[in-house]
Amino acid sequence: MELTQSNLSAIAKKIPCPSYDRVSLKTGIVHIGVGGFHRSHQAYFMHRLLEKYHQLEWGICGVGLREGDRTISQIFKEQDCLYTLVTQYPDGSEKNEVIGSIHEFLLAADAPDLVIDKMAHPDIKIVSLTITEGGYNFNTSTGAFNFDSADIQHELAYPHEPKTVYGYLTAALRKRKSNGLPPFTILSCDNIQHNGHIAREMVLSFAIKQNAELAEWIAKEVSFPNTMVDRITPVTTPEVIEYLKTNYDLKDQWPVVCEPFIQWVVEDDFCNGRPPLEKVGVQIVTDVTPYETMKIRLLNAGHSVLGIPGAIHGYPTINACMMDQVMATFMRKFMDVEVTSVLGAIEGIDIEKYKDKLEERFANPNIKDSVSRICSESSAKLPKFLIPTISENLASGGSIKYATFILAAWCFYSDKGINEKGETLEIIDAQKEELTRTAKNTANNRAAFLNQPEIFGELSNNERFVKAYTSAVQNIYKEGDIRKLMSNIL
Ligand code: CS2
Repeated sequence: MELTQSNLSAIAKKIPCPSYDRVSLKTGIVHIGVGGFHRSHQAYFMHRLLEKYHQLEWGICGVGLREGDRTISQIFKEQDCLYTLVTQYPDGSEKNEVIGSIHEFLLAADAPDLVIDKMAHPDIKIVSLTITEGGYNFNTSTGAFNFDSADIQHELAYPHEPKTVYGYLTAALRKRKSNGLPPFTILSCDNIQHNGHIAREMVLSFAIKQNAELAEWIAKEVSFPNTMVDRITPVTTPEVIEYLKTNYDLKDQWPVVCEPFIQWVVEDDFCNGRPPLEKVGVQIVTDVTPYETMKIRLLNAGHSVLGIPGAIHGYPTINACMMDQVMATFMRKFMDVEVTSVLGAIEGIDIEKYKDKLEERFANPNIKDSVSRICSESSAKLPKFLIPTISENLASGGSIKYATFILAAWCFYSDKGINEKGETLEIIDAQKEELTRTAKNTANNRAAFLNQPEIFGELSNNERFVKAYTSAVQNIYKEGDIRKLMSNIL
């Protein structure tokens, strides 16, 4: 049975389906970047809100800005934007649910004006974003907006022909302003510390070049709450599609798999109203900083600390890495020795319990989160997840050996392109060419990989760091057994 609106009552006999009236649903949120994560997280929270409180003004319109979003656009067209969320529990059980909170989808490449009109519609109160860590377009070492890209230059010169998220946000805000409408809240849901502040700075840096008056209005009227988002959401595999077909006779072309854990911490700063998110378990706070720091420095960094050496060794998944005592202990030591000390105490949070829980989540055998997903886009992730921890430890005289080893392993990973089993490693990264090119120079200069100021910033000038890094690189290139080296460091 195809997953469509008209089949829902039949499907509901086997899998819980939306009980709210999707036909009467109005769009209050436009979401840019409808990947698996948005669908397991924000769209799920909104679904719960619709399910329990029938707040029908809070439907979501998904927007895809990339050509790559054509697939989801097509599937959503065929499936009336419905999808199955498969929650995988550590004990092997699962919970399936059809999610209905997204009820429209627009592909910007096909209909740029429709996207602007939708965002400028009076019903829209929030534009939320999951555009990935790299999508914010800032130079990690200087923090400045990067004006180099051709798309940014184009939309600055032709404000009515937006290409990137910045062009669309400003085009829609310009329209709202000239129509005398209040703006929308810009709600960043990406893993960047102070994601709201960063979004604000970037939008304003862009807007000021386009139109000073608009920039001033945005600075005064638009709110950009910081948020912390969390739910491990692996890449959907063909097995999941098959599982729904075989067990439920349900043909869903793109279901989403996730873990049971879910957390969303949001600052209460919405310029045009918000849904009562607290009713469905969202934590509404005045300052999200401690939560986001903790999550990014422990969970996201912990993932990379397992994923990079795991990929080199040839483990396919994060849970496979966790079954390896050496890797699991290395990761925990990194958290205990290098992160916990720089985080300091966080009010209301038991950090030891948080780390224990992370270990349990990473080890969930049914999530099968691929190391390739974790290693993807490391050039955008590590400057946010891992490098600040090294910098802070350098400043305080703390340990840097675990995190530095991971950077050296990343160089090796970028250079070799095969794992210890001789299998090809596919590098998925917007900076792939630069990463491979600099890593390949390691043969002539052990610190060559550090010659990427956008990633490493000031680190490459720090003597203590460079010494630790080059020594780790030397060992990794010589040894050929990443686990052995990790075990030596423990
Ligand atoms: C992961 C995150 O991308 C990554 O490297 O660490 O996607 C992580 O799974 C999520 O942030 C969990 O909330």
